[in-house]
Formats: sequence, structure tokens, C-alpha cells
Amino acid sequence: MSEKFYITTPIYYPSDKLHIGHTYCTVATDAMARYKRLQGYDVMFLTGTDEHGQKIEDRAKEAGVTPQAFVDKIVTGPKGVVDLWKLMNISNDRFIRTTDGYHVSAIQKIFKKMHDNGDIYKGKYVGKYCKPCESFWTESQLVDGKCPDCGREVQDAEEEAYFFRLSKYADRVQHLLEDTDFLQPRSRVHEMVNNFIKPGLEDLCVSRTSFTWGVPVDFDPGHVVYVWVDALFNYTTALGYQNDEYQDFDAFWPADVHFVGKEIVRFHSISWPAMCWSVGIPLPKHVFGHGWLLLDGGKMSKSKGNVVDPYILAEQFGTDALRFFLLRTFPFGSDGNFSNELLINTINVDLANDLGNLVSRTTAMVGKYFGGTLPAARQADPLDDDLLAQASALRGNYEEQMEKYAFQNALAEVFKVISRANKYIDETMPWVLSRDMEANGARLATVMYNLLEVTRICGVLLQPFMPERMERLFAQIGADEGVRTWDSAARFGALPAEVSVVKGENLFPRVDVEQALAALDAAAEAAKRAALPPVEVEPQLEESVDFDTFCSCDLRAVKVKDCQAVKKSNKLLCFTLDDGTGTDRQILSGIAAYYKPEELIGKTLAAIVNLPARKMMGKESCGMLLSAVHTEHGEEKLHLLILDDAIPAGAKVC
Ligand code: ME8
Repeated sequence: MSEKFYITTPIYYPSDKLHIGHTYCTVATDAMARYKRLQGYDVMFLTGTDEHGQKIEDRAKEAGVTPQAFVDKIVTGPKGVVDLWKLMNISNDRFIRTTDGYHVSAIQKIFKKMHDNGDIYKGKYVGKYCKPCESFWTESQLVDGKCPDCGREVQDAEEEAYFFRLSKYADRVQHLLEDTDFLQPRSRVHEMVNNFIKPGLEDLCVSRTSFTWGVPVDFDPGHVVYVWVDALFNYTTALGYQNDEYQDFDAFWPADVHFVGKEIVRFHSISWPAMCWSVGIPLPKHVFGHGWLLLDGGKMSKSKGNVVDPYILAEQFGTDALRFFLLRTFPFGSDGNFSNELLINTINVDLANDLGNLVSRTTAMVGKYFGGTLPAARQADPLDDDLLAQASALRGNYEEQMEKYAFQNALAEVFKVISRANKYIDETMPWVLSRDMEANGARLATVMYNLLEVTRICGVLLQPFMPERMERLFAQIGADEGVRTWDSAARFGALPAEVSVVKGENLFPRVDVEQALAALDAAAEAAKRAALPPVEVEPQLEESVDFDTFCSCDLRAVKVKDCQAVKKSNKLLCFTLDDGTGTDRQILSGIAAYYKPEELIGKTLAAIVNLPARKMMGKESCGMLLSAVHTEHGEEKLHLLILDDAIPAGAKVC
């Protein structure tokens, strides 16, 4: 039976749409999960949403919907959390929502267990509360009187509440952080110990009575469980701890690693181990606190309005290029400055120039010199040695970095070898060898084979980062399933000697910087407009008419036989219509800004046909076509009333 590996992302607050910062952590977790699967582990990858708390309750109230309807829309609605993970090709095995019934009842049992064992007691909470962060603070923890995490105003809070005896675990937590590799990277340990433990770890307020959107404390109505207790235990309830929904707790717990953003390391490295000790379950093996993606030097956050939309980026550059960029560019443990220019540059340099060129040059040369299939004859040369040595060492170097969650370094190892392979083409000069195939055929085949092998090995190791593009790469270089494996990445020579390549489309087209930046601006602008109320309907309705007057309008279905722009007019289109009488009817309509004439030919429209004829631009118009007019984002929009084609010309519209 294969070894287990359990990895998690934080569960996201569905208070707003997710941005590229959230995407960063989930893509990193996905790459790690895929890497472990590649190595042969039986992987459990959990993500989900953290749906309770006052912030959600408030946001739902503002939106005039129930909290459940509010979170449903953001989690499972169009372009919500679930859709985003699909778009980003996230391979999670499980998705937990903290509003799932099994989780709610498990949290009640867990809370009771901690209460019954004496770790939760009732007291009075007096302190400060940061609503956006859902965090309680003592006076001494505030920075300039504000929330130490987000810098926003805090409010006074005083209420009857349950407390978790966190202080009791202070020494154990300090030992865990200082003397083990539980918390990574190491640089985070100092911060936790100095800022939170040394000043004196206080008991944690773990219930609230001032709002209701949470897991009810079943033995004390009126209290709901503090959102962080509810949230942290998701890592265990999603496996079946204290519930019957799943049966994977024994197999997968303790987690191998929780990936979390640096501002929530505090909860994961101090409160979480203490809670695990309290209920008597083993601790997760590691917590890794990654850095933030910054925009203009500050953390992206919806409340600051400086977010970057992953949908727009993935649609513009492709999912794999975006995934790759996030992990290639920023060291996972540190903050990084996001910019569109950096993204485009990474795509152009690494993917289009280095990897894309290697693949397209190699497959083109195998096609040109050997008709797509290499002969078996070989002739080695000392020129090959360095490339082969680097390719053979690659898997080990890559693994060493991946085991440290150093994605950027692992990718740097791969791209060192890709660059080396491009240089090898220049050194071996295949185009010179090809001039005398009889003398150099075996040598040329060796050069080509070496290039294909290096490409294959790099492709295997890039799979966790760009799963979809690497499938296409394998198809082009003739690497079937058996040589896409972890084992085969350590075996130079795994491709069959007489391998066949298929020249395919360019895997990573070069991005035109200016065009792409302009398209991104336009897409962001369109997204902003789409977020406005969709349609502004004219509030004023016309005065009423009597029924007979209305009935005197002769409304008919008409079929468009021809439609032409009217010369010298940029408004008018001239329609030749079948109105069912057997004689063509001509109507002029001022809709040229909305329709091209040719797209209307053959359509069935509605017209008033008993208006007196009138002349426009020297042409007679006998009637009027009906359309709907409204204003959208300050712009007038018009839609002709297009009827079902089954309606015959001349049918009365009433
Ligand atoms: O914290 N760069 O949820 P959340 C990098 N529900 N990472 C970022 C980021 C950025 N600009 N912005 C956000 C929560 N993140 C809790 C977790 S787990 C039991 C409960 C990361 O939706 C952030 O650091 O506010 C966090 O790890 C994750 O997105 C979810 O943030």
C-alpha cells in the first residue's frame, strides 16, 4: 500500500470573490499535491470555505439576503470559489464548507469535549475585537491602538463568553516552535515566540453571543462557537473526525503540512496545536507560512480595492502559464510584488523563449532531418557529457527543493537544464551535421535523441506546475504514459530509440506586451462595468391610452427580405420586408449603430404597418419596426424585437 500524504490550504472566507493572492496558495498546494502523487503517494488534498462569523452575517445583511444564500452565491455561484478552482485546474480530493451539516455537528461534539475535559470555561470577555479579521486582541497586543494584523480600527467588546485555556499550553507550544521543525520557514518562529508567547499567552475567547451566524453551542443556547475553532478543526472533520460522513481520519491524520498565509500562522502554530492536545489527537507534522503577493507594496485585499482578478489573467494567458508564473517568480516563504509586466516577462522568457523554443526547434529538426522518426543508430560525443550529467542529476536536485516547499528553486533547477539544452543545440550545430547525412546521420540522431530526452525529463518534473501543457508537450515529443513517471525522470534513455515526434501547435506563444497590457486594462474595465447594476430601466412610463386607441395600431410580423445601409446616412438602414400581403414593404429604421444589415436578413421582426408613409433621405418608409431600448452604464442600447421564425409574415401581433 502506498504511503499517505495529507496537505491542506486555508479554507477561504467567502465574503468576496477570491483574488490572485488566494489563488497563489491554492496553486502552490496543488503543485505539491501533484508532485506527491507523481512520486507515488496516496494523496489527500483538502480545500474549502470558512463560512461562519460576524463578517459574513453583516455582509449578508447589507446584501439583503440570508447568510446561507450569501455564501452559496460566492462559493458555488458562477465565477465563485468552486469555479475558480476548476479554472485553475486544482486537483483537490475534498472540498469542505463549514456550513456542511456533518462539520457543524462535529464542531459541537468537539466543543463539548474540550468543555468536559476542563479546557473550556465560562467567563466574561473584555477587550478589543477586529471585525474584518474576526480576531480578539488585548490592549497590549494592539499596534497604535489598531489591529496588529490589518491596521484597522478595533472595537470594544464585553460579553459573557467561553474561554479556551490556551495559557496552560504556553510552554509546550514554545517548545514545539523552538525545538522542532513544526513551523516553517524558520524565520516565522521568532515572530511567534517574541510577539505572542513571551508577552504571556492569554486564554482565548471561543464563543460569542452578539451574533448568531455560527455553530451553536448546543449545551448553552445563545452562544456560537468562535469562528477560528470552527475553522481549524475543518482539517480533521473533513476526514471524518467526530462524524460519519468520511472514514479517512485514521489513514490520513496527522496532516503532513498545512500551507497558510503568514497572517494566520498565529492561529495555526499556537492555537491549533493547543486545541489538538486538548482533544487528544496528534499534531499536524508541519505548518508552512507563505508570504503575500503585494500590489504596489501593499497586501492585496478586496477591502483595499487593489485586487487582481485571476479569471482575467487565466483567460488572457492560460491557466498553466499563470500557475507557473506564481510559483516560478516568488519565493514561497517571502512576500512578492505582483505586476502584469512581470507576468508577461516570465511567460516570454521562460515559457516562450526557453521551453517553447526547445520543443519547437527539436520537433521541427526531427521532422526535417528524419521525417519525424529517429533511426536507432547512435554516435556519442564528449560534447554530450555535460548535458547528460545535468539531466541525470535534475530529479534529485528538484526533489531536494520540492521537499523544502521551495517551488521557485525547484523550477530554477529545471530551467537551468532547459537553458543548457538550448546551448547544446548551438554547440552541436545540427544544421551543419545535416549537410552530410551519410557521414553524420548517427551523430545527428544522437543529438536529437538527447534533446528529446532532456525535454521529456523536464516535462515530467514540470507536470505538477503545468499539467495540461505538459500533456501536449509529451504528445509532441512522442512520450507515452510509461515515460511520464517519476521513475522515468531519473532514467536517461527511457524514450524508445526510434521515437516519433509530432510537430504540434506552439505550446507557449510569445505575448505582445503592449497588446496584452491594453487587453488587460479593457478586461478590468469591462469587469468593473459588469459589477455595476446591470440595467438602468427608465423609471418614467408613458401616460395611459384608451384600449381602442391601442387596438388601432396594426402590429404585424414581417420577414426581412433585404436590408441595406442608406447612403450618406450613418443611422438609417433600409428594409425590404415581406408583410404577408404579397407586395414588398419598405421601412427605414435608425438602427445602423446597433446592427449590420447582413445579420438581419431572414429574421422575423415586429412592425407597425398602418402609419402614414414618410420620406427619409429621399426614400419612403411605410411603417416602423419595434425595438426595446434601455440604458446600460450610461449608454443607450437597442434590441430589435426578433420573433420566432415559425411565425408567418403578416401574422397579427397583439
Ligand atoms: O484566513 N497573498 O481566509 P481568507 C498571498 N478563513 N496570500 C493571500 C493574499 C495575498 N495577497 N491574500 C489572502 C482565512 N491570502 C481563514 C482561514 S484556515 C482554518 C481559515 C491568503 O480567505 C491568506 O494568507 O482571508 C490565507 O492563507 C488565505 O489566503 C485565505 O484567506
